[in-house]
Amino acid sequence: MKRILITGALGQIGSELTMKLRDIYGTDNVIATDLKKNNSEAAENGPFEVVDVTDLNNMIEVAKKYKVDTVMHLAALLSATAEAKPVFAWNLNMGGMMNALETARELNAQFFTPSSIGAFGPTTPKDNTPQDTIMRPTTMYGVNKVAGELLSDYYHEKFGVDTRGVRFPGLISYVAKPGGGTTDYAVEIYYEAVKNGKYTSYIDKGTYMDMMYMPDALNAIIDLMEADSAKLTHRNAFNVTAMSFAPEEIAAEIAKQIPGFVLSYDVDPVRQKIADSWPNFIDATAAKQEWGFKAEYDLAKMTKDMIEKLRQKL
Ligand code: NAD
Ligand code: AKB
Repeated sequence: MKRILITGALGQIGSELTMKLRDIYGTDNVIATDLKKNNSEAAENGPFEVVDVTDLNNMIEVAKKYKVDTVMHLAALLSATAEAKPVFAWNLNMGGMMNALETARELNAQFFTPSSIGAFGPTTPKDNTPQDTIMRPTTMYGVNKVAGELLSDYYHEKFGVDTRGVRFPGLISYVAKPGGGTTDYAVEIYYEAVKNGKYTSYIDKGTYMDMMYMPDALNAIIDLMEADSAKLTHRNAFNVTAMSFAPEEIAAEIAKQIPGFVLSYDVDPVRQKIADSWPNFIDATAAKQEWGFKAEYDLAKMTKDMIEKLRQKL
């Protein structure tokens, strides 16, 4: 990776990934793109272009202008929003994916896009979910993610594009807020704990989902992209995870830092149904074996850092 174009760069992942890649590869070599500009560091402190991922010509034009050799495709609608607007989600998630892959093919560029634990469904083994297993998701988001994984494999096999991807769990971070997912409660809970000492969860007690702190997610992307291609047999997309917990467990950890923190529940049936269709915890052995994936943050370490960072921010 020397010159990188990022789509959806002002979202939860992109706003931090852009800055980290600029530190490593140089500010001018990381081109942030999104639907519109805002005043974030990623938009202000380096190259930024407006790119709508549903517009192939626009994406290719910007990629050529900067002579990029890597495309990181992040723009997408997340699970809860996609469930509310399935047709819009199909058009954005699949149209954007095809255009980003076509851009990578045209520029002969390396390609990365994140899949998700949302690619799994209710018939997938729920515990220690294997890398290669049943994938029959029951959400529009999941259908898009499975199709995206297959398309990425197709572009590698048919056109020789160096496509790579991970199945991210819920990502927890304090820079940009999450964009409409099912796992967002695990971010909101920290904001509300620091601001008000209480949180009402839309996900029910006893619901386990995989999660990861953003610094580990960024390292995973960079390590996978830098990995020796000859050692990758899976490519699209690797299971990665750092922890799995239910709402009452994250609340108990927060209460160690914020005594008296109160968790209550007002379950949202739509997001609960999505969460119930996803694994309890996935197996990341293939990522560890093929490119040395590891996560530094567990629930306790992440909770200390999140609360410290949010106290400074809020
Ligand atoms: P996000 O919702 O925070 O950001 C998405 C960005 O895409 C936004 O800045 C939005 O403005 C932009 N966008 C929307 N429509 C666009 C368009 N037509 N053209 C250009 N940009 C457009 O999402 P995120 O959390 O940063 O997720 C990025 C990717 O990672 C997605 O593919 C998502 O499915 C995947 N992922 C995220 C998580 C997570 O927990 N955040 C977990 C698993 C997978
Ligand atoms: C979501 O909840 O939609 C995302 C994801 C796990 O893909 N955070």
